[in-house]
Amino acid sequence: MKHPSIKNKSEQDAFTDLLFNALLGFALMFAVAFMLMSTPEKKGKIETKAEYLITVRWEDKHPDDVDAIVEDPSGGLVWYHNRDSGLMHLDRDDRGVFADQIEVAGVKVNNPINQETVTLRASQAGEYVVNLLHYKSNYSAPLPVSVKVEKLNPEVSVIYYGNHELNGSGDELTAIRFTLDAAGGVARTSQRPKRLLTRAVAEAKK
Ligand SMILES: [Ca+2]
Ligand SMILES: [Ca+2]
Repeated sequence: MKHPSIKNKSEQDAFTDLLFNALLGFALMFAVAFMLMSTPEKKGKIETKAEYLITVRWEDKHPDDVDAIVEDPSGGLVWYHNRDSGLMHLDRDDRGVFADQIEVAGVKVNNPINQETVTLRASQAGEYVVNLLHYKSNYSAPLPVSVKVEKLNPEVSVIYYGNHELNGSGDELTAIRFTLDAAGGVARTSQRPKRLLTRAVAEAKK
């Protein structure tokens, strides 16, 4: 058997070097790709962190549809038509008993709770307005609705809790207005009425 010549040997070394460099390059590309892939996940984790929680509740199993409409200091609105605005998010549009039966792994599960929650992912200084809309009423008697606003960090503290009454389809009322200072503390609250629905509908048509 012929021994490989010096030239062949050096060619082989060059090929090994090329292979090694390619492998190194591939590893580097993988590392960069991995970093790129993991970045949005990290961002997502920050975004899901809630600083304030607004909870609107009415009687369980009640067929009426109530909507929360929340305005932030920059005029952004969240409601069933626009569930995300800036740092605010509406978890779901609760429509009374409608769609309260959900299927989990092929089994129908009833969720009788009538509740809409809006989370604020960070505190933005300025005034927030929390309105209630009686989207669909089924009875002539007023519908009692409770509204709770909580600051979640560093520990849970209640900014506002109150009971309100909605009087039929289309009724809109201001449950609470609260102003956050630059440090995220509550500077003041008010219940001066402010209509949000007309602007929300106009913006939804755009
Ligand atoms: Ca609703
Ligand atoms: Ca419900």
